[in-house]
Amino acid sequence: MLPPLSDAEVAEHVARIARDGYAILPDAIPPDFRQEICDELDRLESVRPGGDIPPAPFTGQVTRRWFDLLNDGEVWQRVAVHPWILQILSHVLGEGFLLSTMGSAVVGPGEPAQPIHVDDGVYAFPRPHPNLVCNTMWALTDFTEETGATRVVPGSNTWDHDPDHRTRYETVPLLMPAGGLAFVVGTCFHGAGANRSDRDRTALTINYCNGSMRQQENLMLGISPGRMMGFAPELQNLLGFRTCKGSGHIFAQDPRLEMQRHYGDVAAEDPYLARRNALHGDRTARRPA
Ligand SMILES: O=C(O)CCC(=O)C(=O)O
Repeated sequence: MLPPLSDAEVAEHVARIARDGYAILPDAIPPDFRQEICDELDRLESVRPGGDIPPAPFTGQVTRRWFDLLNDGEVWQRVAVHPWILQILSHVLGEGFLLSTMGSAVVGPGEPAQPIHVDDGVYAFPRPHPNLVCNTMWALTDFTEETGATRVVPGSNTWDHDPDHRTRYETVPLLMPAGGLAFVVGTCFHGAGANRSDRDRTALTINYCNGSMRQQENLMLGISPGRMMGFAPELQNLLGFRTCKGSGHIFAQDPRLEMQRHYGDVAAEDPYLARRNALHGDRTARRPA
């Protein structure tokens, strides 16, 4: 169990994110938690080999990305509510922020560097604008130059334009030993580094958004209501079981009230999940294990 960050630690990281576009929190993933996540990634490799999306230039040729994770092992429910992340993001994204998408980024040996991009590009709002997105990179193995640590362009979060794919940017790697966690705000230019090592660079990308934005992954449709009703209230809040500045209501009330009436008695078990892994080959044109 992690002790909460002090107000001074939170303020320091929030200030760094505002100034540089990123900040690193070392020792944020206790070793037993990290092991649980790695075991779960091994399980995912056995049931949905190669990740949930086919190889592609932007997302990687030998990078394994699994999604829809809240329909997988219980450990993902704890990943989403990491207490230090929630402490810091309430200042970066404001009250009522949401979980936007959860994925793995297991970058295999030989993968070239990912194109430099911004994560709030999904909204295409002109800059400058308030913080809409903040990604958290979870280092489950060491992030080094050689293994392909995420590369960022410091201070690019303050620029008035999005990245241009014809420009070569001066980047720095987010160096951190396994167990570290890095925040990258949605306006900061960044991309995965090239993996020149002979081993995987294993990471998670757990991405949150301002509560007025649409979530990048359709979490509210992808997870059955009965299953969501069994999640901890803190996680339900991050999925949208709360209003933000008047958005997200049901009957102009906190949506939890009606969700409880509507789905309170629905079985937590979702029968579809038994078929879900069997459809992996159809989704990705890869053969199931
Ligand atoms: O894997 C990384 O280091 C960065 C991932 C990323 O930026 C992305 O997938 O959009």
